[in-house]
Amino acid sequence: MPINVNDPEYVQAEKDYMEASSPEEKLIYLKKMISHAPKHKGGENLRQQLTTRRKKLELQVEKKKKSGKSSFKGIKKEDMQAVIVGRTNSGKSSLLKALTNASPMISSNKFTTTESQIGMMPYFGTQVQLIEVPAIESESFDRSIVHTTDTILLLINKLEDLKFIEEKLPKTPAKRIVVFNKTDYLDEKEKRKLSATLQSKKYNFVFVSAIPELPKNNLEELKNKIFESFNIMRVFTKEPGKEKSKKPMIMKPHSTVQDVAEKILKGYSKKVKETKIWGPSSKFGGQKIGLNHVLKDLDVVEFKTK
Ligand SMILES: Nc1nc2c(ncn2[C@@H]2O[C@H](COP(=O)(O)OP(=O)(O)O)[C@@H](O)[C@H]2O)c(=O)[nH]1
Ligand SMILES: [Mg+2]
Repeated sequence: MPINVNDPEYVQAEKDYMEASSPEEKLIYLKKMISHAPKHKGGENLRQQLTTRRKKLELQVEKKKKSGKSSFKGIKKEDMQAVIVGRTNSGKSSLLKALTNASPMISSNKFTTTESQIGMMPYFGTQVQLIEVPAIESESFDRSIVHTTDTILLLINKLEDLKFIEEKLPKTPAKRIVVFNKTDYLDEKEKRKLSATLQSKKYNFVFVSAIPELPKNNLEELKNKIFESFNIMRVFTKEPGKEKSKKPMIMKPHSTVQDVAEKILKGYSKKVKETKIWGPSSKFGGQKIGLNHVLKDLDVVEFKTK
């Protein structure tokens, strides 16, 4: 007889488990299920089933690792991606959870996260892909994602962590933001001192608490900083007589109307008969412009096709 488990953490973990697409991901949620399974005698069967499943999954993951097919080689990079890098227990999983829809395991145990975790962070109609990679000092640390990402969040709890991380990071053109976490443990005087030091070294930094319930967690400021780091612009599109699109398109700065049309559909710009524009790059709302017109952040473009 299957028993009913009411623990919300268990229910969520089971749901995540069902939706997980790789054995690595499944294993993460299965472990969470096990830790929230009923401890009483009635749950014995269930616990046993879960443990058997865990052993199978662990074998699968082992095999996959040996064959070199690591699970997250296949992370599809979105338009805007940032990677959280830090030492174990610095609050990487907490930060991912606070900023995105992901529900990674959070624990004061060391090295709980052994696979990269992905979450999506909503930001004014756009989505930023945020990835937690396993602790930088662990074997599971994934350099390949760090290599190709747009922005690296250096998550630290004390100044010494910064040097430690920097020494291990590959040289890449990615923007870097120093995220000083657990600042709820610091008093104002300590913060002022740290702030002065980081400023003198010209770091782009922010003090946060990765626990949204805490006052002065500064998470909104961090979101802004992440978004600003991407060097992109948002462009809304519309059809004649209709409202503008809810979600903006993410474009490189100085993109033209033609770039937008081609991103919608290859060859689309050939079909465009007339373009109108509203917003920062327009002289007036509804101005007619050509395909070479250079756009600005938050412009609205209307395409009339043949
Ligand atoms: N007080 C406080 N505790 C935090 C903060 N961020 C994380 N923690 C705690 O630090 C521990 C490690 O967090 P976790 O997110 O699992 O760290 P990770 O190993 O870097 O992924 C957990 O017990 C968290 O609750 C914070 O801003 N303030
Ligand atoms: Mg973690």
